[in-house]
Amino acid sequence: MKIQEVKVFVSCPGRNFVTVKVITDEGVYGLGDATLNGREMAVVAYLEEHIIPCLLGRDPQQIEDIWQYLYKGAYWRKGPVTMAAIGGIDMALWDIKGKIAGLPVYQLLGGKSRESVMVYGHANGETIKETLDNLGKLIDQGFKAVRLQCAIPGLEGTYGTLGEKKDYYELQSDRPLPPEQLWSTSKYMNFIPELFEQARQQYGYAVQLVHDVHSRLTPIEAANLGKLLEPYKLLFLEDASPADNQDGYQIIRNHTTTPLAIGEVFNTVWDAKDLIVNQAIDYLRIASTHGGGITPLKKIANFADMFNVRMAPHGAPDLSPICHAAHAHLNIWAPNFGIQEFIGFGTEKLNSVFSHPLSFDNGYIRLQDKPGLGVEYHEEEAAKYKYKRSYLPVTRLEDGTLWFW
Ligand code: EZ4
Ligand code: CO
Repeated sequence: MKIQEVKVFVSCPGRNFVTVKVITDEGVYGLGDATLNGREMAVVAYLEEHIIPCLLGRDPQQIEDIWQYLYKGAYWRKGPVTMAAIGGIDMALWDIKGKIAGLPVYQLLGGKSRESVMVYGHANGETIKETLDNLGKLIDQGFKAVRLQCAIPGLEGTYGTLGEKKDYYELQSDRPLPPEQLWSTSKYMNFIPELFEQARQQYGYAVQLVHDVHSRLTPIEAANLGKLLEPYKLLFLEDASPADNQDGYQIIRNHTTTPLAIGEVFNTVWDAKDLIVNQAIDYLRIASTHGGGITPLKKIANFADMFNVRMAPHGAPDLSPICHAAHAHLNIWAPNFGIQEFIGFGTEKLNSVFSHPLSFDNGYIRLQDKPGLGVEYHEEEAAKYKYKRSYLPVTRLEDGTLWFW
């Protein structure tokens, strides 16, 4: 069997997605997600100009060798553009292998460790009341875990809230230049414990709660927040601080028992090696797309398991349904699976482009048994939705200093 052709599609059914299709000389094909939010076309160029010519004629069944060839063989290892491009190809190769074997990908990974995948949803709001009303709606839908984000009084357009357009920023696709938002650490720190205080008063402790700091605190500030939130028993605090310096997490860890999660911007195990070995985190959020595919994710999961770190893959809607399906297969298999972020199956438009094998059932995702990843990509539908340049927002402090968004 040989790789005959590799196609790269960019479609915007609500937001931009980069989809890879690896086609073999025997008619079997595989699909992968190579979407990098706000930098989509860089990945397309990397694939078309630098990867695809090297793949033609190779045996698609040699997944490990192809992965090593694209990673080590490029000399320029790592980085989000490179790893998203490799991730798209790698997923497509696992899809092909599953189709050849007539087995779902989780069977190729080692089989099921569980029957379904526990998820957490998102409750956002402009006020505590609105956020908690949305929490109540998710509990009614069966969610066992929910992430709470709320606008900070005195700041406009805070991360995780609805902004002026009143819809979730992830689903917007018309920001041809990056919008700017303001941040104040002190306003945030003085407000956020009250959100969780009221959540626990109103809904008790049966529902698991999560909060995403989106990397806006220094380690000692994050340590303080972790301490303030301890009474509310979070499942985890996400991206409490950037971990470009992995040692910084020791500061947070030394001060608080609030569990910590990080990793949605990680690209390789090297971004997390010290965090894992030092047991400085509890959940690793690296995504299959941005971490170079299923091949490295399996290794990272096994490595993390040795240090009591559980997998909680990024599940934002800027990952395509192909990545969400890849995560479902990994999550069903991984002995150290923790929880999956999940904010719904998207719009009719999105579902006209991708069909997937996932369904939501009372707080869990179920995965239908289909060979490979189980996703279909409808090329004619996809072609209706042209790429639109769109950026994530940028954050500044109130004095104008550029900050982490
Ligand atoms: O900001 O996916 O946990 N989820 C997140 C996301 C990220 C975006 C970045 O592209 O923090 O909403
Ligand atoms: Co996040």
